Amino acid sequence: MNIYGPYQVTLDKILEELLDRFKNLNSSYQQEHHQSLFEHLIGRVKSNESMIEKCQRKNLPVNTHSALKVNKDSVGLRIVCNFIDDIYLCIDMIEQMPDITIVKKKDYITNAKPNGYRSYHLIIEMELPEADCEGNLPGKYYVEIQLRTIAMDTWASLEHEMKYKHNIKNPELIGKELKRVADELASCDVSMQTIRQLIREEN
Ligand code: 0O2
Repeated sequence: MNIYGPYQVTLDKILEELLDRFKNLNSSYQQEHHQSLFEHLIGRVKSNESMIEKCQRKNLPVNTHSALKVNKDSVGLRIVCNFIDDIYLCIDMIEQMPDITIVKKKDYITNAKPNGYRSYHLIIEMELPEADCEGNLPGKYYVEIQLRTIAMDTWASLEHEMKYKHNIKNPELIGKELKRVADELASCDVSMQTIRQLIREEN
């Protein structure tokens, strides 16, 4: 079964539209400020298998309503910035987009998770007002946007990969070490931000 039913095409279209929008935003910002708003951007529609597995894990009925309305990350974007300040600048810009409503914010940068995970998560709602001949269906759609620095992204990718290695012999030590590295990287992010500020003040 495809848990997204007839909405798969629309989810793909929403992802494509948002990726284009953020790439254009970065280009305009680069032209105006001679530096990037973000370093890179990735996006995905959660795979059918992962969404089914997530519904089962959360004891939700495995259906399109759970996939699109209860879970709000069927479409996901990750914006990876060079500096912490740029994350908050991106969030300001998203808040100003007229066709987007932010329905949830989670600031795991100010309040890191106990394991050291840092990132800013937004759940946004976007409305597609009309059906079209390509099979896109009107309605309100949720998208999760994760914003993080390169350092936070490196850590999260490695930690995610290691989580799935089930033969870790000393999980407590590994967890403690991962937390230590996350805190060191967070400290580097603050230092890099300070260096950029110092350079700006020189000019
Ligand atoms: P995937 O495969 O990345 O999509 P939710 O589970 O979304 O209904 P929750 O738990 O409140 O609700 O979501 P939260 O805290 O906003 O986290 C959602 C996503 O953030 C996760 O998605 C991960 O991508 C990422 N994330 C959260 N915590 C961690 C962490 O400790 N380490 C890493 N590496 N990533 C994290 P999914 O659906 O779990 O997975």
